[in-house]
Amino acid sequence: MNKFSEKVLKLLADHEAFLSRPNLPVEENNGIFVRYKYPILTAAHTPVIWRYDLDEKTNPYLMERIQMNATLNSGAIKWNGKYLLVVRVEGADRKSFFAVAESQNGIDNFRFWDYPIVMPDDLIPATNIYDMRLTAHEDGWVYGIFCAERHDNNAPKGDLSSATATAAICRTKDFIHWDRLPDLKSKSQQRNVVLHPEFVDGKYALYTRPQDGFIDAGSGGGIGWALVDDITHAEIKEEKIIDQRFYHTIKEVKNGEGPHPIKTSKGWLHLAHGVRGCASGLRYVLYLYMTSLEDPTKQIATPGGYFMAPEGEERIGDVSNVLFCNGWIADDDGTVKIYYAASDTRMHVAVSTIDKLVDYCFNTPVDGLTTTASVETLKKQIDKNKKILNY
Ligand code: M1P
Repeated sequence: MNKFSEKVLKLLADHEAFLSRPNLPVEENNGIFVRYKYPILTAAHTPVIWRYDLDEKTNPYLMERIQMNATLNSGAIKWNGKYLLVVRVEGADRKSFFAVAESQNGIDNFRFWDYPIVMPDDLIPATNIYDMRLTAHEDGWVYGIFCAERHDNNAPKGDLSSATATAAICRTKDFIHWDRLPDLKSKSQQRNVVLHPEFVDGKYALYTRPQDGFIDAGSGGGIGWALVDDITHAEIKEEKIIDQRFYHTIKEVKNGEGPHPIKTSKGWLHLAHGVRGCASGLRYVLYLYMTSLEDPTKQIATPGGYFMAPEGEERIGDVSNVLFCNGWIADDDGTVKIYYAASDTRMHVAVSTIDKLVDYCFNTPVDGLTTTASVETLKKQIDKNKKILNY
């Protein structure tokens, strides 16, 4: 065997050892969820056959020819007993694309399928696509709704940064072949749009996030809700805000629905991200809330503050101080695997249960919106505990 072939074999063997590394739960004492030690997907998890040209003639130095930058914001679904993530993979060229990674246990050993998803274009092709939310809808299709980004042609000459965000819709039955439906028609720009898994009043129901600009939510008051007659020509005619933003909260600047909510006996369990501004930029955290089974637009639990915030190395990455989640999987035994990205760079998993998350939602104090209210809430708990501890 020549030197080059030896190098290739070592590269493949090292990669396999890296992919096979078992993940380990990290001791947490918040009682709400358990983080895992290692990221489940990084750029280094992408297949060797994507990154290297393995032909000695054309790549004598065995260099990475197509570099990958990040693996982030993944949709998630349990499919034929396996945990599938539809991952936003970003190349060194800044373009994102979707690729499926699968694992038997949802915690480690995630492997990308050999080929990325070839997503058909809408009439006006997008420059970039990202952040797919997956919904196995009761109509029998698995839908993906994702952001399609295009340069804003109304931007002044020379402005190459202004862009538009539109919700793009696709569907599949096997995660290999994807039909692209027309992009969602909406008066405002839209990102973080999510399909509810059930029909509501015989219509498709969408969680929306109206926004004035590509970055600014502006007058879009929070997470919205809209009913759509025909998903193959989806149009928002009426939109109402179901999870409002408030001054001096974790979602003051903007918020967005994460994955579609999980149906529980106590109501729909939602995971969302909230954004606030600070001197170091925007800070993205994750929060939970619940809505009624009878009326999914009616909030029945709104725990105050964040549920998860960036910690340790999670704080560092291409867009630092960000946790973002658009995928979670509820197992039949009530375990919930939460797939979240840290700082727009890598994917992690945290594990909880439906019971714990519902308990968290109903029993975490609401945000009273002022310091005085927060101190009152704290005092009540201290008084109660002093009685219990007898001092
Ligand atoms: O960079 C943080 C996130 O910013 C956007 O989210 P939102 O629309 O709520 O601000 C998205 O671009 C998302 O991909 C990214 O993780």
